[in-house]
Amino acid sequence: DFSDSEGIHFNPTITLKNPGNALTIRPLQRDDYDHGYYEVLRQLTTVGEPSLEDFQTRFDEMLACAGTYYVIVVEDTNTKQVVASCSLVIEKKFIRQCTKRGRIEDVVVDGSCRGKQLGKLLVLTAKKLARKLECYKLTLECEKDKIPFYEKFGFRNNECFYMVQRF
Ligand code: 16G
Repeated sequence: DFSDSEGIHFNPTITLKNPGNALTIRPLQRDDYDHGYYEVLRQLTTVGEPSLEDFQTRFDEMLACAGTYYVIVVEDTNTKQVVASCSLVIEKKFIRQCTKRGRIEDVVVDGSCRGKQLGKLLVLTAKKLARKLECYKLTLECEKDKIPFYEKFGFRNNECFYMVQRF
C-alpha cells in the first residue's frame, strides 16, 4: 500500500497488489521476450533487433549479478503482455562506508495503457525498493518535459551536470 507515500496520491487508488483491472506488477521474467517486452521498450528508444537468445543471455547475466538489477514490469493478465517497465540498478560503492547508489532507468508505459498511473506506480515501487536496499541516493536522467513528473517523487535538479558522450 502506498497511502503513506510522501504525498503521492493515486486517483483512483491503485496498489502493488491491485495495480488496476486485469493488471499485475511483477519482476521481469526470462520468457518476457515473447510477451511483447521489446514492443514496450521500443516506445522509449532504439532497441535494435535482439534475438530471443540475445535477450535471454542478457537476462541471465543480469540475474547472475545478485542485488544489482531489478526490472519491474506491469503485465496485462488478459493478454499476458508486458505493458510497462522500469528498472532499478544498484551500484555498489567504496565511498560513504561502502554504500550503494540507485538509478532508475528505462521507464516506459505502453501507449494503450497511458493514464492508468502505471509510470507513477513503477517509479514509486523502485523508490521504495531503493530505500529498502539502503541506497544513499537515487538518480535518473530524463527529458526536460518529464521534470515535473519526477519532481513528484522528490527528485530535484542537481547542481551537478549530467554529461554524456555517445559511441
Ligand atoms: C531516458 C530514460 C533512460 C533511458 C534513455 C534512453 C528514464 C527515467 N530515463 O533518459 O533510462 O535509458 O531515455 O534513451 O526512464 P537513449 O537511448 O537515447 O539513451
